Amino acid sequence: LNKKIKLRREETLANMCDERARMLQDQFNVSMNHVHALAILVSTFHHGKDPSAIDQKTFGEYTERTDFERPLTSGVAYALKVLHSQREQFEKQHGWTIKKMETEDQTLVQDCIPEKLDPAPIRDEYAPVIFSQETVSHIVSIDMMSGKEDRENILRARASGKGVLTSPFKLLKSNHLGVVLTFAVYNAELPPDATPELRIESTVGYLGASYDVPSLVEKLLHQLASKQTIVVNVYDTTNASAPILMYGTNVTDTGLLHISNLDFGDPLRKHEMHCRFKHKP
Ligand code: WA2
Repeated sequence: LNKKIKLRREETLANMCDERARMLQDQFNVSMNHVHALAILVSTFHHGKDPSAIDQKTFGEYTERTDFERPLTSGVAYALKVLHSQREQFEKQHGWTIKKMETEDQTLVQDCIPEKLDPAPIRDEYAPVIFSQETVSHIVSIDMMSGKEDRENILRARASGKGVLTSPFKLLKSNHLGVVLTFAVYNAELPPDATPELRIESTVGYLGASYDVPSLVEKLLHQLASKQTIVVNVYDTTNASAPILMYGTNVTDTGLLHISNLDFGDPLRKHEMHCRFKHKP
């Protein structure tokens, strides 16, 4: 009988964990598709029209009104690919200088005090944010290639043509770990088998969404009346020997554990949901 009860308990935990993992994965997938559609919107109405049919006001209104389509995101933004030879003309046209994300004093960057941000040092190319949803307006004018995680994402997104995810890192103006999803925008419709070289050359910009993981997973789990039953943790397990805790508090509990796999659509990243019962039997 004891064995039977134990088995039942394991099964219950597995079912609850799998259900939550599937919900999180599905919501992420839904929002990823809408971020992809936004990249196509910018391609069609900003780069595909002369004059452009999108400005900051249009982008801000449209992304705010369609926010419900992108569960778990805290905001979307569009960064333009600017070569060094185009920088002066670009800055003159926009009336501001391209800013650098990292400064000597990291606290200033975290707070995103615009006057405190330094101009971006000379580089071959930049990715300044030109349009943003109101919720992430603090990243406008910042060169996204000057941040390690954002830069890696931009390079991988444009060479692959796929939506790509960063490792968890501390987002600007947020006290939590988050991830950024990036889609490249191209100046022409490319065949699915286009080479990375052709893709890089055809790139005109980068549409990105930020995910404040702790607050958004919390919101999702809150919808299920399970918080008093199980404890949930979400990890980035890309580096299997050094998992990064993205949601939940560190656990020392060695009781019954169930691990559900999470697929966020980027084959380079691995994620897992770990579930435990709150109370011992
Ligand atoms: N968005 C919001 N907060 C951030 C951030 C970011 N990146 N990086 C650090 N904190 C415009 O991939 C292009 C968004 C980057 C897209």
